[in-house]
Amino acid sequence: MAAVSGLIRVMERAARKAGGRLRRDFGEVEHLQVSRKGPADFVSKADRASERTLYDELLQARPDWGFVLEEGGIIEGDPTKPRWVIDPLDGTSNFLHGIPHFAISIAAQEPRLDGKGWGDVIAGVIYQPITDETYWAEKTRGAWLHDGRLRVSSRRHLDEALIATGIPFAGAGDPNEWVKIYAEIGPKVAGIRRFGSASLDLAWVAAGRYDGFWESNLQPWDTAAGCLLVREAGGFVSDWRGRSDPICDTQVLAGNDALHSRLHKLIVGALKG
Ligand code: 2AM
Ligand code: CA
Repeated sequence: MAAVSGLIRVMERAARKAGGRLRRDFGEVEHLQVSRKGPADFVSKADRASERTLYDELLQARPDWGFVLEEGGIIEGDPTKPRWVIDPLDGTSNFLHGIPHFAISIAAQEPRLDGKGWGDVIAGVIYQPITDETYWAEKTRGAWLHDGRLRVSSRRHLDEALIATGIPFAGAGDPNEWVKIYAEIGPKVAGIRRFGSASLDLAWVAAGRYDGFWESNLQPWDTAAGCLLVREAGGFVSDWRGRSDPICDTQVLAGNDALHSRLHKLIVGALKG
C-alpha cells in the first residue's frame, strides 16, 4: 500500500479540480463539432482555465515555488525551492475532436545542489479526467496507479512488443527522421500505436501496457512527470544518444531494460545511413 505524501496529495487535489472542469468542458465540445467556427476557441479557453486552476491551487499550497507552464511560460519562484512543470491539457487535438484521451501532467522539479539550474524531478502526477485515473510517482518511492504499484512490462522480445510513438504533425518535428526510425522498428514489433498524448504514453509504459515509446520534439511539460513514472516503475528513459536527463523532452525513448536497449540500437542504426 502506498503511503501518499503531502506533496502528492497537493498535486492530486489540483489535478482533480482542474480535471473536473475539463471533463465538463469535454462534454460541451461534442455539441460544438458541427458549428461553423468549430470548437477551437472553446478548447483553448478550456486549456487556459485548466492551467489557471492548477496555478491557483498549487500557488496556495506552495507559495514560493515557481512554475513552467505550457500556456503561461516561466514564472520564477524562490530559486532554492522546487518548481512546477505543468501541462494543463495534454492531448489537445484529441480533446478538440471529441476523442476521450487526454490528461493533466504535473511535475515537481528540484533545483540542482550547486544552484546551477534545475535537477531531478521529485514527484509527478498524470491525471486522466475521463477515466478518473491518477498515475503518480515520487523519486525513490515507486510509481503508482492509485494504490497499486506500477512495473514496466517484462516482455523482452521485439516481436511481442506493443510500442507507442508520436508522429510529427503540423510542421512540428522531422517527418523524415520519424520515417527512418519507423522503417527499422515497425516491421519488427507486434504493433505501433499513436494516441496523441505523450504524458499518457509514458504513464502507460510505466503501467506495462505499452512495452516502449519513442517521440522527438516534445516539451518539458509533456515528459517531466511521465519520465519519472517510467523510471520509478523500473524502466529506462533516454535520448537517441543514450543520455538520461531528468527531463527527456527533445528525444524520448522509454522501455524496460531489454527493449530500451534493443530499440536504442535500432534508432542508432536507422539514423546512421
Ligand atoms: P499538447 O496536447 O499538450 O499540445 C504528442 O505528439 C504530443 O504533441 C502531445 O503530448 C501533444 O501535447 C502535442 N501535440 C500538439 N499538437 C498535436 C497534434 N496535432 N497531434 C498530436 N499531438 C500534438
Ligand atoms: Ca502536451
